[in-house]
Amino acid sequence: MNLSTFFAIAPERAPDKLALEYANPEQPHLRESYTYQELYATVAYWAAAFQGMGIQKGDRIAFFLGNRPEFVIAYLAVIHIGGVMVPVNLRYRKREINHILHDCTAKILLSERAQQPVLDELEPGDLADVEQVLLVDEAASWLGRASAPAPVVVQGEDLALIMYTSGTTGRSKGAMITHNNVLATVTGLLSAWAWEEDDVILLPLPLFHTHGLMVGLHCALAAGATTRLRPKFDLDETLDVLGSGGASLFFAVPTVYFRLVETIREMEPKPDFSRMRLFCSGSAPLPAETHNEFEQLTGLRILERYGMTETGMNFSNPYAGPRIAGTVGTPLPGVFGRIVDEQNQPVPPGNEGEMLVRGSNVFDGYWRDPEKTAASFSTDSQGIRWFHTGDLARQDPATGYVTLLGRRHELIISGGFNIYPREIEEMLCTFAGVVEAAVVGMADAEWGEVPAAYLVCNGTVDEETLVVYCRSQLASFKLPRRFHYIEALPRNAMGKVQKHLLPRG
Ligand code: MCA
Ligand code: AMP
Repeated sequence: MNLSTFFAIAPERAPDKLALEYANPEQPHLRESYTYQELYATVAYWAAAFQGMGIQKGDRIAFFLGNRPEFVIAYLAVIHIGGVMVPVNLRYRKREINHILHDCTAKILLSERAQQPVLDELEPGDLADVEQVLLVDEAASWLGRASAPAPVVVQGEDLALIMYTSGTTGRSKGAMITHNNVLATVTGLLSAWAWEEDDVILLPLPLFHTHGLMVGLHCALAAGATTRLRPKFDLDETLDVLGSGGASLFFAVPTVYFRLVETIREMEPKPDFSRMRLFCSGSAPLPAETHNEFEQLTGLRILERYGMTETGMNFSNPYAGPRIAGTVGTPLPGVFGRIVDEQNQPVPPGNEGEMLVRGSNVFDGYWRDPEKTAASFSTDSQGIRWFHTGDLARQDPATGYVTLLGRRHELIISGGFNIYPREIEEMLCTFAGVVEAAVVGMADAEWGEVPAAYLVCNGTVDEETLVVYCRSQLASFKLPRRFHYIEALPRNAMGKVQKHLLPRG
C-alpha cells in the first residue's frame, strides 16, 4: 500500500463526486471544481509530465506555491511516481529558501506567478541543484502530451515528503516522512473523528504544513469527501460558508478561533453552525477562555488535538466523549505515548515530564542528518525506540487526558507558525552594531506568542534600519515586535544566557 493506491479508492467508488472546489474571496469570478475522476485524470497528465522531465523515484520537487488546485494536483502527481514533495512556507524569503534548496537538492522548484517578486530575488546560487523553475500558471506550456505516467513501484517505506521544521541550531531540518507515516496518521484520524464520504471541509490552512496537508487534505481525499480549498483564512467568508451549511468540518489554529470568537461575540443574530459536525483546533495551545466562549456563542465544543511535523497526529480529545479544555486528550489509534523524567524513566500520572511517542506515524529521521536523528530518539529497556517530542506534558490521573505544559527547548509558536529564537538571534548579530541578542516569546492574546528581542549594542542602532534589515532576512511572522536595549545579557556562572530573567514584554 502507498498513498496513491490508498487515495485511488475514492475515484473508483464515486468518480462523479465533487473532490475539490477552489474559490478566492478576492477574485469572486474565479471558481474551479474537480470531481474525483477529473482530479485524478489531471493528476495523471502532470505525473507523466514530471516523468518526461526526468523525475525519478526519490527525486525531490520543492513547492513554493499557495493553496490552489495545482498544489493538490502536482502533489498527487509527484507522490504517484515516487517523487518526494518538499513544501516551502510561502512567507519564507531568499535566505530561508536557499537553505532548503541546498539541503534537499530539489531538481524542480514548482511555483506560481504570484511569487515572482520572491523568485526574482533568488540568484543562481540560491537554487542549488534546481534544473527548472516551473510556474503552475504556465502549465499548458510545459505539460507534455502523455496522459498516463509509466508505472513505478512505490512502497510504504518510500519517502513521500520532506517537511522542514524550524531548528534549534538556527537552520531548519528536513523531516523525512514516508507513505506509511502518512497512512498511519490518516487512518487513525479517519476512524477517530468519524470521517464520512458526505463530509465537506472548508480548508484555508496552508498546504505547506502538516495541519492543512495531512489533517485536512489527506483525510478528505482518503474519505472520498469534498475539500473547499481557500488561498488563506478569510473571516467573513468563513462565517458565511460555515453559517450556511456549506461545510461539515473546519480545522484551524487557535489564532483563527480567537478571531472567530471576537467577531461572533458582537454578531446578532449569532451564526447558525448547526450543520457543522466538527470544529478542530491544533498546532498551538487553545486557551481555555477561547474554547469555552466558542461553545457559549455557538453551542459547539471544539475538539483539540496535538501533532508534530515529525509525527503527524499524536493525541486527540474524543469525538464522542468529553472534550476537556486545556488538554489534548489521549493517544490516537496506533500511537503510543509515555511521559518520562530526565533519565528517560516513566513518571507516574500527575507528574510532569517529556512526552515520547512511537507508532507507524513517527517519521524516519532528519534528511541527511544522522546526528540530529540519533539525538531525537532513545531506546527503552525492552529495546523499543521512542521519539522525543521536546514537549513537556502531564497526564491527569483521573481522566487519563494529557495536558501540554510547554517545551523543553525554546520555541515560540505564533499563530501556528514555529519560530526558533536562535535563528533570529543569529540574524540580529549580523547587523552592524549588534553585539549580542536574546529573543524571547511574549504573550499575545491573538497570536498566542510573538517574539521580543533584547540587544546589546556598541553604539546606537537605528531601529528603523534594523527593522528593514530584519524584513529582508526573515519571514515577516518572525520579526521581533519589540526591541529592548540593554548593557549586558544576564548570564549564569557558566556564561549561559538566563533568558528567564528577561521580562516577557
Ligand atoms: C501572518 N502573520 C503572522 C502570522 N501569520 N505573524 C505572526 N504569526 C503568524 N502565524 C503576519 C504576516 O507576516 C503579516 O505581517 C501580517 O501578519 C498579515 O499577514 P496575513 O497573511 O494577512 O495574515 P493572516 O492571513 O491574518 O494569517 C493569520 C493566520 C495564518 C490565518 C493565523 O498565520 C495561518 O494560516 N496560520 C496557520 C499556520 C499553520 O497552519 N500552522 C500549522 C503548522 P506583515 O504585514 O508585517 O508582513 S503544523 C503544526 O504545527 C503541527 C503539526 C500541528 O499540530 O498541526
Ligand atoms: P511543528 O514543529 O510545526 O510540527 O509544531 C509541533 C509543535 O506544536 C508540537 O511539538 C507542540 O509543541 C505544538 N502543538 C501542536 N498541537 C498543540 C496543541 N494542541 N497544544 C499545544 N501545543 C501544540
